[in-house]
Amino acid sequence: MDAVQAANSGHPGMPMGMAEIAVALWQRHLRHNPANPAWPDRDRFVLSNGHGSMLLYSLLHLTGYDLPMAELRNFRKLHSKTPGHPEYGMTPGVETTTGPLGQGIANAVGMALAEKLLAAEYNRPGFDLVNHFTYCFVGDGCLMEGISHEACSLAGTLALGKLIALYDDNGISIDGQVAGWFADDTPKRFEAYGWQVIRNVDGHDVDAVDAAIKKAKREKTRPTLICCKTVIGKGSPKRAGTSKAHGEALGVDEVAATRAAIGWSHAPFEIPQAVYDGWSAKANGAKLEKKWQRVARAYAKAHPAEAEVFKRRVAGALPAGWPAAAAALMEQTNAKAETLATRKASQNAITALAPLLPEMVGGSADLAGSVFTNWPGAVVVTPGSINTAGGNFINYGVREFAMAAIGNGLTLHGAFLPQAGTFLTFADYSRNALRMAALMKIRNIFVFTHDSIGLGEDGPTHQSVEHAASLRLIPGMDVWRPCDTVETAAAWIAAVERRDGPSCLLFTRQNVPFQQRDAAAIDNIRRGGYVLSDASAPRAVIIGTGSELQLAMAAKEKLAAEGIAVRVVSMPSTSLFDRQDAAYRDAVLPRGVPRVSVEAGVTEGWHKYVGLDGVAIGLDRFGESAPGGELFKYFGFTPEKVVSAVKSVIK
Ligand SMILES: Cc1ncc(C[n+]2csc(CCOP(=O)(O)OP(=O)(O)O)c2C)c(N)n1
Ligand SMILES: [Mg+2]
Repeated sequence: MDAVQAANSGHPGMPMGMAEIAVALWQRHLRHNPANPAWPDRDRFVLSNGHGSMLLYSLLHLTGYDLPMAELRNFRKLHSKTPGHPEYGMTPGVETTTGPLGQGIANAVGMALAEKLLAAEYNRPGFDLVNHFTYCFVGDGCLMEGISHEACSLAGTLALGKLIALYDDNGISIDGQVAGWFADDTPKRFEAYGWQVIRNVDGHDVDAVDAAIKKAKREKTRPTLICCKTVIGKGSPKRAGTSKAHGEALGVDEVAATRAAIGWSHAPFEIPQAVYDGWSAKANGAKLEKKWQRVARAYAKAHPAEAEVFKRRVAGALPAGWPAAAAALMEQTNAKAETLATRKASQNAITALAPLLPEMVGGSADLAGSVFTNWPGAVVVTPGSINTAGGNFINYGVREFAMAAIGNGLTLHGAFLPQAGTFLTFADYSRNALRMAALMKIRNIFVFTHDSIGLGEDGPTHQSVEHAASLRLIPGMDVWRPCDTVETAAAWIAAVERRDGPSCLLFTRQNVPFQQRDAAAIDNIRRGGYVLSDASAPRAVIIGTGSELQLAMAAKEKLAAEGIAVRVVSMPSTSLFDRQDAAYRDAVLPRGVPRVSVEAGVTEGWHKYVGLDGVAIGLDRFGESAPGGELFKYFGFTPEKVVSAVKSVIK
């Protein structure tokens, strides 16, 4: 309450209401080492109700993480390590960014899934190399959010027995008492998912919560929800139990009254040494990790090959053979010169790369046979085999949002490279998890197929028009829309190699022709935009992406026949192109040469490249239900249209 008061901003209610739950978990159960927040076998802790960030910061500070009191004093201040909501990468010990309610529990499901898969793959008789719990705090808000249904339903089905969620059942959210808008029987709901539910725990009784956690840990196959009855803002005489406690500072008088009521006489930010001594997890954490290190060393002696791959995966490094494999894929794909749908080219790339990448976990939202994120070596994870055979492909079911957020959890856990697919139009369903991946700067590969009107008969509900443009708006998101098999392979390689952010790979349903390129052009694909086909003294540049690149090429030929020389630039990834230096960008798009772009989607964003005097050919309306080829003609995606646009800009 003091930090929130000092910031005059924040959420005191949840930290005060979940304090005893935190005492039970963090003092009696959580296995972690404050000196090494990256210890691979630590228990994971996710604060899904991220507005209670001050609780997490207090716990990290008290148990001995590198988070000094000065940072707590600076809560919510610019460049502090204590931002308003927990942010991954900013604060040691914060396992994921939370705040968008419901996503934390989905991340936790991903972490618990990661633990299961890794344990199945690496543990050997006598060696529990991977053996940890994933704990998650959730509030009413998280459980109201639809994503909690998606994620928890799957967690129950997949029998993630080492996932333990503690529910802050305080009956309050921002608008008041939740009874008016959240009257589900939550225990029954989670039992229906196949969870163990521990009901009616007094969340202010440390021993009761402790006993519930013990019971949860004994359960081997079902995830556990511990329903803790709590009072929001407990301790505050006037605010306790009210929505007023949720999201505003208590005020100087109420802070004083709370101090008196709970008998805490110390000044703000003053913690007696005895309290620090009682809370410190440093000695025990060091002991726990040391013990694990001994296991890891013995494991490395007994199973050196496995140990080496495990170490590499945990470090997030690519295998030694990667550069050669990537080069071979590019070479072979180019040599084959196939006309293919890029979704199929994508599967070919996955098939070539996956054997090298045991960290790859594929998946689809009930569309594996359409999005082709599976490959011959993919092993579907099933409830029956998760503890033994493990696997590397998740049938997420029709749960796009959870799929993306669970993938984030897999990455955050470490040792995994998630990739999963659905139709591009349903990217919207998962959107905030894509944004969180970008915000956290974590690798996650989102495969989106059926990327335009080209999908045809399913019609406008399924035809993306604004999606490529809107995904490009997410800072740090690399969006790829390859035009053929070779660009598809390059996109996959870039997405796998990218360590500091997610990638969206947009693929066609329909066939696209192979494009001939020289070695320099092939090498330049990774720059996001490059000269695919040049002419001497070009009078215009045509920029194309994906399935429309072929229109640019056809137009170039027609124009050449009329004596008009143009250059074709392929721009599979605008963000990659934007990151190139000015000299490269100017070389590809020379100043003073007029430009035309062509993409079967909204024109938004393209004037950045064609300028105000250029022409952006696109589709600024929804599509129609008809065969894809017909729609391209109907909406003017033809070489003739590109030709006339070029003529209009060179005059
Ligand atoms: C997806 C999303 N929607 C809305 C919000 C804004 N918001 C933050 S906390 C909250 C209410 C949460 O209620 P509860 O989880 O019960 O928290 P409590 O007040 O009990 O701490 C809302 C609506 C958000 N953070 N995320
Ligand atoms: Mg609540």
